[in-house]
Amino acid sequence: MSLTKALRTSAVLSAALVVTLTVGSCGASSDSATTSGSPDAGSAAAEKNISLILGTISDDFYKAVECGAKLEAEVKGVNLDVQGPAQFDAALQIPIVNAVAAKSPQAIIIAPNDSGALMPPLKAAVDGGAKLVLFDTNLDDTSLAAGHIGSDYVLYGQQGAAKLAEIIGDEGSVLGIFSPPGVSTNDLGRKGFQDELAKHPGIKLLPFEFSSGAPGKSAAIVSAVLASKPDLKGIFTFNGGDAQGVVTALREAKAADQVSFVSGDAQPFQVDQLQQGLVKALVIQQARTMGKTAVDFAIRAIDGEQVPAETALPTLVGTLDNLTEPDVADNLYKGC
Ligand code: T6T
Repeated sequence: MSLTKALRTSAVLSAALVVTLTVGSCGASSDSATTSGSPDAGSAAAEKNISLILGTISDDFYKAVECGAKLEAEVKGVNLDVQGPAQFDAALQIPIVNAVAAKSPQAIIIAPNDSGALMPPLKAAVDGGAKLVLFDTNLDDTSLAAGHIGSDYVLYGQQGAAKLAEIIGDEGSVLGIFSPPGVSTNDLGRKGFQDELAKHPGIKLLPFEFSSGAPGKSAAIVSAVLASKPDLKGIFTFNGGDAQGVVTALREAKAADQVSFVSGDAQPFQVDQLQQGLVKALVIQQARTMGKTAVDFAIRAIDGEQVPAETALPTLVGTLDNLTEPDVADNLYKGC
């Protein structure tokens, strides 16, 4: 079954560039940029239209999730439409949800940018008949969804804290940078991070700082903290999107030798940082598996089958020492 990709750039929604990639199963390849693949006649699977809404299109974590989803959609012969906001921002994601719901997909798979703000538009989509599968971030009211799949975010935060404590010799001040409250993955990760550091009495956890990968934000945070806490020894960012700014600020303050950095995620630029010694460890998610499984859950939900309410995929710690081991190498964030 040929995989037909039709890349259609939809109208720009406010500041959000929505790029719609429609992956369809089709009998004949179609190179039209405005139609999805025409499903084989009579194929029940091919009549399934599923919309995947990423947390943002500008982050390789979601590109890896998208890859897993696309490959599974091809194997299962369902139509997959992929969208996402230019930045991780509920105000940009909500118009996309409304536009997707207007096309009445049988299922929507989404990483909601805010656990509360996305409730009304997603409830409207579900009331309109769409099945809902949540991935990565979650909603305050999970009853809307057939199920949720993500990482074990508490473990994610614990692993980041434990690795950072090990690297800095279990003493000194450390800073944690997470998304603001309301991003469920980070809320759980922050708890895991804090609880783990509570087991390390020699480490002083500074007040959390908040960023969701917006350009320049994490650099400004680190520069300000370094100015007020010159004895800073370690930094952890939950979101890979914030890692570039941390490295930039440490370089500008000539503090890269003094401050050890551990980050969540494994975007290509983060792997480069690891190989250059700019970051000492990465907490890696099984992004492709998350995308594949989310498509399977959406198909089961459409078919009226049960879907696990919660699936938490374990995260793993990548360092220069294990970067080529299959478990780590296979989970570095790559699109397809
Ligand atoms: O860490 C991922 C994701 O799990 C989190 O919910 C939001 O940030 C990322 O997309 C990375 O930027």
